[in-house]
Amino acid sequence: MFDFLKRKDVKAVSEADTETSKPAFFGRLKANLQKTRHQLIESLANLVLGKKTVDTDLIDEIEHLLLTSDVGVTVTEEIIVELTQKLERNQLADGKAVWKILQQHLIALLQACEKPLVISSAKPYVILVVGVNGVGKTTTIGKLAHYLQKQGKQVMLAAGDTFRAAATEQLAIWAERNHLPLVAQHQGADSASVIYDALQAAKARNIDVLIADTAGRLHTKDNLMQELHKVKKVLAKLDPTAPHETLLILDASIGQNSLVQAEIFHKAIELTGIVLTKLDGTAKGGMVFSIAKKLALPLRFIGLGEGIDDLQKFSAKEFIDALFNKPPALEE
Ligand SMILES: Nc1nc2c(ncn2[C@@H]2O[C@H](COP(=O)(O)OP(=O)(O)OP(=O)(O)O)[C@@H](O)[C@H]2O)c(=O)[nH]1
Ligand SMILES: [Mg+2]
Repeated sequence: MFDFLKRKDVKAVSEADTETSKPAFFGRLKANLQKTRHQLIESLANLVLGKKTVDTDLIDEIEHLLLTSDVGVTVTEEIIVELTQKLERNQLADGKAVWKILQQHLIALLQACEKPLVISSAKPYVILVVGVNGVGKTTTIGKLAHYLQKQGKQVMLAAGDTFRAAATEQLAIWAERNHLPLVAQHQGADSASVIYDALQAAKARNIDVLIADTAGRLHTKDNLMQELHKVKKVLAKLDPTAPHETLLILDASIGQNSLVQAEIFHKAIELTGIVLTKLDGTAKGGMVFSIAKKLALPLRFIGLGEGIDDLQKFSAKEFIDALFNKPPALEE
C-alpha cells in the first residue's frame, strides 16, 4: 500500500483551499464554454434574433443548425415539433419568441438531470469510476478527491486499473498531490482484489469516501464489463450497499458517440451518475443536451481542464447562463 495519509496534511489541504468564489467560478465556466457557445448559441442567435417574422424556412434552418451542433436527433426533433406547433397556432410573433422557447427548452432538459452527488452516511461511501480509455477517469478522481477533501471528507483511492502500464503511478501522483492514502498492487493484478483490499483498508481506517479507478481498455469490451461486474460483486461482499455511486466518465469532445458508450456501460453495470469531461476546448458541448435527454442519469460534475480545481458541480442554470452569455436582446 502506498500511504500518503497524515491526518495533519489532510486538514491542511481543506483549510488552505477556500471555496472558489461564485463570480470567478462562473467566469471560468463561461470562458471554457466559448467554443460550444460559438458553434451552437451564437449561430442560433444570428439566425433567430432580429427576425421580424417566423416561417417554416427559419424552423428548417434551426433544425439544420441543431443537428450539426451535436444536440442530437431526438432533442432537435422535440424542439422542432414545439416550434412548428407554436407557429401553426400563431404563437411565434418574431425571432425573440423563438429564442425564448429555445432557451426554455434547453434549460428544462438540463434541469431534469441536475442531481448533485450527495455523500450519504455509508462509511466508507464507495465511488466506482468507469469509462473507456482516455476519457479522463484518473484525472477526474484526482479532482473529485480534492473537491471532497474541501468538504472535510477523508478520502482514500484504489488503483483498480491494473491493466495499463503506469496507471497506478498516475493515480499515485494524484494521491501524493492530495496527501491521500492509495491502495494498489502490481500491474496485471486482479482489479477486483485491489478494490476489495481497499474497501477493507478504508473500513479499518474509518475513511469517509473510497474512490476506485478502473481500466478503460481490456482485450475486449466483454472482458471489461465482466471485470466491472466482478468488482461490484466483491464490493457487495463487504458492504451489500456498495458501490454507492457508479460514475461514468464521458469525454465531451467525442460528441454524440459518447451516448453509445454510456448505453453499453449502463446496460452492463447500472450507472448512477455521469461526469462530462473536457468541456473546455470543445465545440461539441451541445452533446450535453443529448446526454440529458437520452440517458436521464444525474449529471454530477463537469470537467473544465486538467488542473486539480477544474471540476465543477453541475448546475443547469449556471450552465445555460454561461452558454447563452446573457445576450443583450434577452434583457428586458
Ligand atoms: N482539457 C481537459 N483535459 C482533460 C480533462 N480530463 C482529463 N483530461 C486529460 O485527458 C487525458 C486522459 O486522462 P486520464 O485521466 O488519464 O484518462 P483515463 O480515462 O484515466 O484513461 P485510461 O486510464 O487510459 O483509461 C489526460 O491528458 C488528462 O489530463 C478535462 O476536463 N479537460
Ligand atoms: Mg486512467
